[in-house]
Amino acid sequence: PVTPGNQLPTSIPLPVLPAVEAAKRLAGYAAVDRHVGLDQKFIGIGSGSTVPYVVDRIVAQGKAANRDRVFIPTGFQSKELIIKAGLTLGDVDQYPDLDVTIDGADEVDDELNAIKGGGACQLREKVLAEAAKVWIMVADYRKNSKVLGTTWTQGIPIEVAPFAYAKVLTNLAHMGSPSVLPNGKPGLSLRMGKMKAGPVVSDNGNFIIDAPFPPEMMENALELLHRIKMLTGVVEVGLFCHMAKAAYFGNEDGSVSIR
Ligand code: ABF
Repeated sequence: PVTPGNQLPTSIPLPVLPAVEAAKRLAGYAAVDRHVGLDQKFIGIGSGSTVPYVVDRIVAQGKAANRDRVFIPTGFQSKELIIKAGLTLGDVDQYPDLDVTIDGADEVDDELNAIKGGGACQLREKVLAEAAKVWIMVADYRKNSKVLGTTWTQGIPIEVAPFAYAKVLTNLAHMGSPSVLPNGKPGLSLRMGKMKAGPVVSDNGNFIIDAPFPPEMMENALELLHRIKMLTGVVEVGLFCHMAKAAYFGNEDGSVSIR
């Protein structure tokens, strides 16, 4: 269903979008309205298809509001987004302390634990999440979940040093990550690029492993995160536990759920 006007608090008429896109826009706009004000000068911008709505809403605050702000990206895509929007680009080297970072997510549970890294940006995303006084997630209703791994079934994205990938795969298998999912789809695997010509390479020159785990292990996300992080060769794990101040989910009916 499509809600005419998408029930957004705006004086400008907005294009009506398909339900999922409208939900992303709702989440992105609501998060900016609540968490990006005059006091927020150093702002982290995350990755994915929801974040462009965050940038739209920030731009709509006007040139005066954005004159003294600096925007720090989590990857190539968000860097392009910031530049194209005419906002001031910064680097976390220069600005290691941010006021707020807003980012997407692949799945978020009841306790605000999240799977992230479907776009292979989880290392930089986690750095900018930690760098921010306030870290906020924005997503459409499909990402709102009780237990991680319910809707995002392809596994936890894990960034690994290329030299170590085969050993990390073996160790993850020993930990209980299955090579085939109960539905017959592939499980634990090195993420390959389009055409399967070679592995996906992150913005940091590393490989990505996707490691699913059974629900009883996903339920204790923090323990799983610590165990995976201890494997030699793992650079960062796409499990974000107890980091967010809030998550905004756009819903199909035009409402926003805030957790
Ligand atoms: C990033 O973009 C990721 O960590 C996550 O993989 C993805 C979410 O994308 P979308 O907003 O397109 O659902 O934030």
